[in-house]
Amino acid sequence: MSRIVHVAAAQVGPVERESPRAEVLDRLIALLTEGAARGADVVVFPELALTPFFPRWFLEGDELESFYEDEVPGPSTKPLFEEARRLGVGVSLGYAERDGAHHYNTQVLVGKDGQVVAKYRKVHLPGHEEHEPWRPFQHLERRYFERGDGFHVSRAFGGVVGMAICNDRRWPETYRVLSLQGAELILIGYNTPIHYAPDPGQDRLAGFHNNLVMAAGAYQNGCWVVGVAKAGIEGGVPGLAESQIIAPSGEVVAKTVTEGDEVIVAACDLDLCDNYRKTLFDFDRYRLPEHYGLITSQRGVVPPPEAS
Ligand code: CDT
Repeated sequence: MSRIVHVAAAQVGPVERESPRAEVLDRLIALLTEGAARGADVVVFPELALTPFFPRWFLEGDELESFYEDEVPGPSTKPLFEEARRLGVGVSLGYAERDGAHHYNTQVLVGKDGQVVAKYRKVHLPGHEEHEPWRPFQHLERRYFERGDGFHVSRAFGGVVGMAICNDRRWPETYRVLSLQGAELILIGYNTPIHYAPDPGQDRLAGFHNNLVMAAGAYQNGCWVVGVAKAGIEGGVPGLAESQIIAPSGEVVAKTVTEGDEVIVAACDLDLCDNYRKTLFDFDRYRLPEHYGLITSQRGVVPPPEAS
């Protein structure tokens, strides 16, 4: 018997700086409603879905603090989670979290019953710490967020689910650490500016790299990967769309075709994971870290060449 989870990736178009939170929430509820109408068990929203991607601006004080949520589900997100519970659908939502004096880039997973299943705080924080006026726009995640405590999985929707956020998807450890814990479905929200100021030569490859890392992560770990964009031109900055749902084979089974609010849905058979995990990627049989030569968390160092 197959274990099918119907997953909706709810891509969100630009959220402008002046957009009231309630207006954004209405858009998310419309996407949720469409996902539920199309049979979704869980609707996945992007990273920082409630706000613009504010690390692109150098901000301080109250203006900066206005982008964080103290509680999710909480007062400002209640209508979304109430509607999800009424519809009997789970939700994964990215947002900026404030926990007392601490700030995180967070994604929450809520079950069909409205209960929080898990909360993930982003581990790989890209960009820079200080204002760098030479850039056409900032990427101040390293100033605005603290790192989370690692990758964890949860039982949900009849399977084992893990979460990751945006830049995490470029690192093989993300998928491997989750799949070593048994993850069958990895939910990833992202905001990816197409322009990369430190090396603009990469700009033309933004879509290619997006698929490359998620498809490789899915295939090499025998799991489903769901990548969901905050897409389009936001605050004058073009962001990658191309939200996609990827099977354990590495094949894309659904992909968005716009740069705005759009829902894609796929029937994800979690039992397909075993096709890979019990054959080519049978970790217990073939993945023997003690044979790799370097298994510590340290990097190997090649000795410098002999001085001639
Ligand atoms: N949000 C996020 O993590 N974006 C990064 C941009 C990298 S460039 C600083 C990403 O990996 O897509």
